[in-house]
Amino acid sequence: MSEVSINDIKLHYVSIAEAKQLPGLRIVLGAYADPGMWREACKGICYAKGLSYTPVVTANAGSSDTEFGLNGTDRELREWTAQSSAPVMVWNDERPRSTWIEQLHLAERLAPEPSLIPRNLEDRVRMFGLAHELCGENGFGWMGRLMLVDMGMEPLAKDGPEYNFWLRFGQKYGLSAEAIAAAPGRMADCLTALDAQLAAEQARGHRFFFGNTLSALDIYWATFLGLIEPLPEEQCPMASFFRPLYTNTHPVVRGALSARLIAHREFIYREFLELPVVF
Ligand SMILES: N[C@@H](CCC(=O)N[C@@H](CS)C(=O)NCC(=O)O)C(=O)O
Repeated sequence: MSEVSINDIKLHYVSIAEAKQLPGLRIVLGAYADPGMWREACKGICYAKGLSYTPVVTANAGSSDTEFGLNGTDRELREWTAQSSAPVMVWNDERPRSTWIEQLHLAERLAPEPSLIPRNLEDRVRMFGLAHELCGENGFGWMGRLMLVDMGMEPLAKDGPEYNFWLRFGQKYGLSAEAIAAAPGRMADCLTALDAQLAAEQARGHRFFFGNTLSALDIYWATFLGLIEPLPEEQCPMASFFRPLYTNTHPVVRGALSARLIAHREFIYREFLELPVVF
């Protein structure tokens, strides 16, 4: 495949100023050809529910603010959503939802079927616990992102503009030598717990993390695995620059990634998510 740039996008995005004038569901995604896990998870939840929305960019194309993606200087995004990360879901004039858990609850309300939250309390408690380990602060995605930032910075000369971009981005999410040292173990713990959950269900003849019904955790797993092992190029035409960064080769992380968990992603994408991934 040919070189893909971060700006090779296909979805039809509107600006924040335009989005503010529109009713219904708008999702600030950023308009970058990289499979940011929280963005892909949010898109996947909507896709599985058949929930349509207007994709929104974070800053004007060509602005220096957007050269390496979101970088904390997005004034319009801060003004609209009181924070500077993506995705953000905005439904009519309700408060913006900028975390995965609020986004899931909003999506459930707007499109109750198929429900992605288990009805049984024990399963629900377990699903949100595992989803938090995967998507929440200091979880798998969070720590994996710190490792990605560390990898991105490694070959760069200190204090150059790219180095400083990664540094600022990483510091926003707690980058430190201690966090980098802890990251592989925390990620491996999460993988081990997910694998045990899936193995237990499969032993009972079930196909999903919870019984025989798709849940949000299946979608979170399918999309967050892309942080350490991207989908093949034909399924995920991501920016070429990012592919090596989204490939985590740390032996502790790899050692905890089972064939069962990889096969589960394939199953979930094949049956429930959009392929190829569209940015
Ligand atoms: N806020 C989300 C996580 C989303 C998130 O952290 N997005 C990152 C992408 S990796 C982002 O947009 N960062 C932009 C920035 O920090 O400038 C949540 O907690 O569920």
